Amino acid sequence: MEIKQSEFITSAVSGAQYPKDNRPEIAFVGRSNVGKSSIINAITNRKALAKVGNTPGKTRLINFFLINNLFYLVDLPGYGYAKVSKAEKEKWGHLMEDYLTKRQELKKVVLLVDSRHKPTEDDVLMLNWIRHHGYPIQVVATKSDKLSKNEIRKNRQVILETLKIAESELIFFSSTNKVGREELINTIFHDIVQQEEVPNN
Ligand SMILES: Nc1nc2c(ncn2[C@@H]2O[C@H](COP(=O)(O)OP(=O)(O)OP(=O)(O)O)[C@@H](O)[C@H]2O)c(=O)[nH]1
Ligand SMILES: [Mg+2]
Repeated sequence: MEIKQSEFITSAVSGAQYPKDNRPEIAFVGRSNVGKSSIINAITNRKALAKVGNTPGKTRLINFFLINNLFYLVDLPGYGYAKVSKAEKEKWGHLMEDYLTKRQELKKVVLLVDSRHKPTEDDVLMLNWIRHHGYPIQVVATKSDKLSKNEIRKNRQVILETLKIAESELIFFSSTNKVGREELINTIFHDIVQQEEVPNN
């Protein structure tokens, strides 16, 4: 699939602010700083469509990006950032729960994990949540540019075993050198695009 068009539509803190046009949505979840906003920029070939930060906790709202006028990519705030207050964590919890558990338009939840490390307990919980809610399993190991081929091979096994997922459910990706971008796009958007591109009359 070719990304012909990408546009920031809106930021939301509650359901009333989500887009109302019923287009399907694909959301990216994962730890703070894992590269959720960066992957949206890499996929769309835009440098600063989504805001990227050196410090964790850069994305605080739910951000909707319209792709090819067909579907939305959704950038969510990350979890596991130690330096936030209890009140802030609670706010995050409500924001995420509202979106993830009630959103009809949400068709896929892509889990991002850091390719350099064993997935955290929060990552395992998130994956189990995705599985429990019947979403297709898709995991992306980010920042693969920081690893040698040998390290990628080793870490692939650790990630597969820790998350208990199949080889076909895991892609290594780098937003920096964009190795694997085509594969990533084709895998993530495959079913959504098939549904949407078939004329319905
Ligand atoms: N080397 C390398 N750095 C990356 C990659 N992806 C993201 N980064 C860097 O990691 C940092 C965090 O990236 P973001 O995309 O803002 O991470 P995020 O998951 O959106 O973080 P929050 O919004 O805080 O939840 C930034 O400094 C990025 O430049 C990658 O593939 N390779
Ligand atoms: Mg972000």
